[in-house]
Amino acid sequence: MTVKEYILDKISNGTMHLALLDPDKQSGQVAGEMALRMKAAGTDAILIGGSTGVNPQNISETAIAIREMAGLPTIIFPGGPDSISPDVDALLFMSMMNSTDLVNVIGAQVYAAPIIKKLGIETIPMGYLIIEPGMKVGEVGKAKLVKRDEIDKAVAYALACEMYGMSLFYLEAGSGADRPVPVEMISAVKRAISIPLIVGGGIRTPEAAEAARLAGADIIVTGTFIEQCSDDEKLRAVVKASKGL
Ligand code: 1GP
Repeated sequence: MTVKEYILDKISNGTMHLALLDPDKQSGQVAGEMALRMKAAGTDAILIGGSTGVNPQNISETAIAIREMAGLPTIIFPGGPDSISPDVDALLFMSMMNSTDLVNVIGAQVYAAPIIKKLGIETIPMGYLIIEPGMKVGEVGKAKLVKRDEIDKAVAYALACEMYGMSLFYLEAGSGADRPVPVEMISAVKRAISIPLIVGGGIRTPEAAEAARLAGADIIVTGTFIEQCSDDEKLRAVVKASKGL
């Protein structure tokens, strides 16, 4: 089964939860231990990525440890063209649709495509849209942020992404955002498209996760909360609320 098939199968039964681990922030061993805790909490797969300091070595170390220790699927969430490793199960082949820098829209992808092909990594095409506050990824990605009340604009981007034939659409408020993507935007985008909708950025409570799920998120991503939370019960509560369990 491909990772894309795994995702489609999971979301046919409800919302999925993905845990984001930044390979620049801890050793492979620690990432493996975190993934094991996330697996116990009910998470469905691990995204590996970060905006800075990510390279093939730390991705490989992280992915191998996660596979060996937790056995969860690993998916690269690229921060740039160096975010490639043959040791993962798949890679989100994504375009930051509202970047003002063509490198992030298509340039890095053109650079990376022959390397990915040679390594034989499964790619899942995804449109990525940065909503305010956008945080580091909005800054590094030179995004022209979509404002929180620009619902029609977010819908138009989502439709364009679907018409391009992408498999997933990601509404991103930015890692560590003080406010997640507004529920009105999630529900409007969900109504407009039929491809799976990912929502992330600033989700760190069961209430926020539940709100995103009820608004229509097919996949909920949490990163900062996982890095900071040492309480397994709280981890479980956020994952359960994401998945509606
Ligand atoms: C960032 O959407 C993800 O790309 C996760 O954000 O770190 O705020 O959970 P947080």
